[in-house]
Amino acid sequence: MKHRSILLTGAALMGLASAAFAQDSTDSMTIGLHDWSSQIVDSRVVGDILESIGDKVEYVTTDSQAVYESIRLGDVTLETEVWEATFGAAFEAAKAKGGIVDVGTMDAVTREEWWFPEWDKEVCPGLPDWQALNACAAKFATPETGTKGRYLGGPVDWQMHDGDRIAALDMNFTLVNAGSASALWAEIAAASKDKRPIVVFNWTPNFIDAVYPGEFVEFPAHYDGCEDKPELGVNPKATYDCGFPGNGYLKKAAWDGMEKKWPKAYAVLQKVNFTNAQLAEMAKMVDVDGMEPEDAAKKWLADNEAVWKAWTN
Ligand code: TMO
Repeated sequence: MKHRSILLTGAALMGLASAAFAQDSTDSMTIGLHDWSSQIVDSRVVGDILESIGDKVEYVTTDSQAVYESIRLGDVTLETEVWEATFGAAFEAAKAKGGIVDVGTMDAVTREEWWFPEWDKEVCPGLPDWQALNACAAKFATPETGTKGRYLGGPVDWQMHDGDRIAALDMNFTLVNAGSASALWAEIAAASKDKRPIVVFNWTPNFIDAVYPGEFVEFPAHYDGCEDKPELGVNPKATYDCGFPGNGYLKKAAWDGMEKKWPKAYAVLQKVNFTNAQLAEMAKMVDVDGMEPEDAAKKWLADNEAVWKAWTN
């Protein structure tokens, strides 16, 4: 064996050494946390996995749109949940500037949209069609919205453009933004007591389906140019005259220096892949069972060892 290694040239030895023994930097990686539960839990899951291979991780709570600029600049190392409907544009814009890479699409298929609980159909049988919803707007009126229906949208930092959509489709609704995701769940829980009609922002994968049956409102289908070509779509004078894309992607993103600085961690991140059921379960542990995200992540890792250990090989 000794003789063999002597036959290797210096250059070949160095090549072998860097391929086999490339080490991750001892600097901490930074993972951005946002304001919905699956993202906070799976970020902790990924962080714990990276610590299990000997890396250092820290967390920073960041704006879910601005994070793509932070990643591009290397201030945040990675993002576990790039949702197509809400964050696809910010991600693509950052990618075009350079500094951020697409680390792959997960199995999870996503949708983010106006949503109603099944009991709404008693007062508005034409649902889930958006024109039927609009014709029923008065049923969703509150003192806050007068004669218009109340639509409870997500927190403003998700930048959903619901106000633009309401205007483009000339809807009899007023947008009210929830202060947090939990305000959305509190609204559904309160309305469920007397089957009060509500329409709120929701998304899948999420825990909600398991607790409150409901459906997404069907708007005019999303099309290329809905956000920037007013002449297209049902309203030739307005952008945002469409619903969010259905069957949206869920991607991972990273600073483009990550692969070089933390090669092992990057190889793990490439393999990280969650399903709809796994993400719904993570959200449920926090939003229904009341667990802290850190504890939910530890439980998920304990319950799914075979899944994540395969990502570290
Ligand atoms: C922004 N979100 C993924 C919760 O829809």
